[in-house]
Amino acid sequence: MLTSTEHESLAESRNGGKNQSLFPTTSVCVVGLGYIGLPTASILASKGYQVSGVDVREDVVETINRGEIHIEEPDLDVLVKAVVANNRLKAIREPQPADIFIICVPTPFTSDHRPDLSYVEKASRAIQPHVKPGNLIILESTSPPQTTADVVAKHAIPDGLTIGKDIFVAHCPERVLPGRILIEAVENDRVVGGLTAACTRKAKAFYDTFVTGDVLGTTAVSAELTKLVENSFRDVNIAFANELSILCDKFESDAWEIIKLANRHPRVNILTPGPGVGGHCISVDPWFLVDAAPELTPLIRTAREVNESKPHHVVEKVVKLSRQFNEPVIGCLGLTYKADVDDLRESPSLEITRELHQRGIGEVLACDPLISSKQFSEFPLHSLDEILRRATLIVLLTDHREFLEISPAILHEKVVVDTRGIWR
Ligand code: SAJ
Repeated sequence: MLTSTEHESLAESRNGGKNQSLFPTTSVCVVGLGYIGLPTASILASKGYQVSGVDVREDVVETINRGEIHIEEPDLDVLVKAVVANNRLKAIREPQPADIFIICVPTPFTSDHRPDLSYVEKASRAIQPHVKPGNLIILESTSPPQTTADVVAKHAIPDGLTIGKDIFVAHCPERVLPGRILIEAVENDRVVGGLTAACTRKAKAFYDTFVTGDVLGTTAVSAELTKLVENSFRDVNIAFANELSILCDKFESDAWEIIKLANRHPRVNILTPGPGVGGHCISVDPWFLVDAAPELTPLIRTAREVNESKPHHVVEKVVKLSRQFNEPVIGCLGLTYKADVDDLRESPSLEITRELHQRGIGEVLACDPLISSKQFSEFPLHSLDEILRRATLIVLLTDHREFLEISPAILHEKVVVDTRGIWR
């Protein structure tokens, strides 16, 4: 069994660094056209690959084949329109034969924080009838350790094909920041981990045709762990900032001032407190490590529990402050999980607004510049102007750039809970 270092040196030596040769007319089948799959398929199509994008949602397939998009990501609409128009990208419902298969499907977790790998298994089984000798199969979905071997290799490879000889399988986790995906998918360093050294080489050669960052070879399980470790590191550090903010509430101190002062230390870099941790990555990935080794991950688990408890802390703070009004009108600004993206998944801002509605402590008004009443009907949405006019208590939950411009004179007349520290 080769070590990660041997994998990496083999991948580098045989491949000789960046493979910026002519973009091949290789065909690629991308399974899953969400926040990662559609940008990935579009970038590959723009680099000269013939790309088929697979999605089970008929409306998504139809939208893309019209040259339009179903998600919010800067510049993606222009790119999809162009590659669909020049027939380099076509959306389909079922996989078809290709030289390279990339699986970009969701890997959520269940209510008891167990990984749900059913989408990965379903995608692996769906491509299996089309897999031929010489194909490269890549899992990009963030997954628990051993998923590439135990799920993809198990269900995607036809009988009789030998991994590393007839067929090549690797894991290459994405690490793009929503809102910068088209930039970071190309410029960020990537980790590629094969089930054998030959798989690592094959995957690295592919990513080297369009990634301008370094493509670093390792084993599949190391690539799976690297991704989970990146996001767990961030979650632990956000939990520290959130615990600090709760501590500062007790001592009626300004957490953001203390962080600013502490970060002047040359080796201290405390992150920013918020209302909790949302998104389908940071709030999910650490649980994959906890599930894989619960007895070995007390810190990662505790950080998750701190971040998951932050929304309740915010709700209790608002409830307590609302008692000063006979008829409180609470204005919640922001529903998405972070600034300037339209993603509601695991959003603490939505969770807090929902809980305030349920507590029935007064009228709750809510707005988010990126969420419209057409796409969201759980509770009524209001205009920012109406909220600033009517609310007696303002709760800043998502720091969209539009909220940065609210006049301090208006806020001065209100009771304000600024969970992001943007109005200090
Ligand atoms: N947050 C804070 N305080 C901070 C930073 C973030 O409260 O100082 C909150 C955000 O408001 C948000 C949540 O944490 O609710 C996650 O935000 P994020 O920007 O850290 O995470 P994502 O999910 O948008 O992107 C992360 C990135 N991973 C890392 O930064 C290590 C990105 O590079 C990954 O590719 C992405 O997860 C992913 O897809 O895994």
